[in-house]
Amino acid sequence: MTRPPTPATATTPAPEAPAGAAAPAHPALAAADPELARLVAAEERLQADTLRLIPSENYVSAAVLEASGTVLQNKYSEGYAGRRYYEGQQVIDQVERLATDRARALFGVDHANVQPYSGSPANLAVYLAFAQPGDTVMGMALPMGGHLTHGWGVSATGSWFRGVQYGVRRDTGLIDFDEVRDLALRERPKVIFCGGTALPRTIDFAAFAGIAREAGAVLVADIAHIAGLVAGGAHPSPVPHADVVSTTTHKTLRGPRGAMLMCREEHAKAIDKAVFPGLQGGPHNQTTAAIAVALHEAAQPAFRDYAHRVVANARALAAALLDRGFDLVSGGTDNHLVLIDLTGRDVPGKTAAKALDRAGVVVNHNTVPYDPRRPFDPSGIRIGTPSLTSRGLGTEHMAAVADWIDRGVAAARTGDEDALAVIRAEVADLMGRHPAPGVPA
Ligand code: DSN
Repeated sequence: MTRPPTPATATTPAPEAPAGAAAPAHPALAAADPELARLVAAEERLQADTLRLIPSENYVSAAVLEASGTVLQNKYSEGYAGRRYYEGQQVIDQVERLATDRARALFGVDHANVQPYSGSPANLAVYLAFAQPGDTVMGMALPMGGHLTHGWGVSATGSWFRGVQYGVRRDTGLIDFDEVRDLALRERPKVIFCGGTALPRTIDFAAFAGIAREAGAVLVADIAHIAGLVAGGAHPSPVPHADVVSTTTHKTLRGPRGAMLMCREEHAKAIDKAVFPGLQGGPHNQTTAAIAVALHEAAQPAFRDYAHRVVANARALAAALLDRGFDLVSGGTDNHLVLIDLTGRDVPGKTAAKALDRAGVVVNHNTVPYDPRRPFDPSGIRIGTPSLTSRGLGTEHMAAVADWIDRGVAAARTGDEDALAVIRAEVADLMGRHPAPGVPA
């Protein structure tokens, strides 16, 4: 295999804020800390001008952004609504109740806890609620598409607990439920996680629930990636099947960076106790408020339409990539995510991802199942459609997106920086016609 040339510039420089721009978008920040204000403006330009294909990212609405920057962040509120360790909770209690009520209504769950700081602490709270250090826990292996916190060795969840891991079949790229069942019945884990970070296919929650029942394990559905699709009816819900549902709030759900744990009433006390005082101190109330706003938005008919468009776009993008000869893990997608195996293209995933970044197409390098390369320099790139759908791109644009990826990967292999610059201009032109929500024009 020929090694592609290493590009001279590893990363794209952040754009300067436009000179002589009118009133700053954040006047207090610009006055108090111009240096930081310039960086925020540069990030705003970067998010506006580039095609963001990282499947775990999105654009929040201006309303979510406003809620997360409010004075609610000035308040300590350890405990839960009506049972706090600080006074002055007249408003905060209402904010948290609004968020939990909206989560319960949207996902149809008995109980919701909106306090976990993010997905990893949320999952850690689940272990704290249902397992003791040294117990066996089970999840999908990270290189197969799972998550670090599903018992992978380098995570605390894989060193404090005994993690056993399932994967996908080499020939299909799909989960082999016979293998999962055999493993669960042999190892008898206390907790089984399903879900992950690089799974392009529908998760069969009912199949996992049957196995967890047989093995006597608590089933946790980690729907961080697909929460918005579940809320919008574009992916089956885990709620009838899983004991606990864990999710971040900032991916397809389009909320702030945060997380939620949802469960049946019988597990409510254990989950709440694990989050606080088990693992965390005071909740981030400004985030709770922004989660409430995002849940309100996700309950609107327009969000159902958004969720279905995310999937339609991903399917169209996968089809356009297959037309161009790309090898996709599992042969396509059912959700928001496409995992491209670049082995046949003779270019490593990281080299391709960095070249695409210089072309204004933002992806991440990713392992593919049975990857012959190392995790820090793997064979794949992972892409998804939540962000581009949020800025109004539709199936009619997916051929152009696939074409940019195709040309960008070819340019990565040959080191053709001019070709990358041409793509960057084409991307900026299309992005200019589709403003990003929440990003100042
Ligand atoms: N970091 C997230 C992702 O990109 O999928 C998972 O936690």
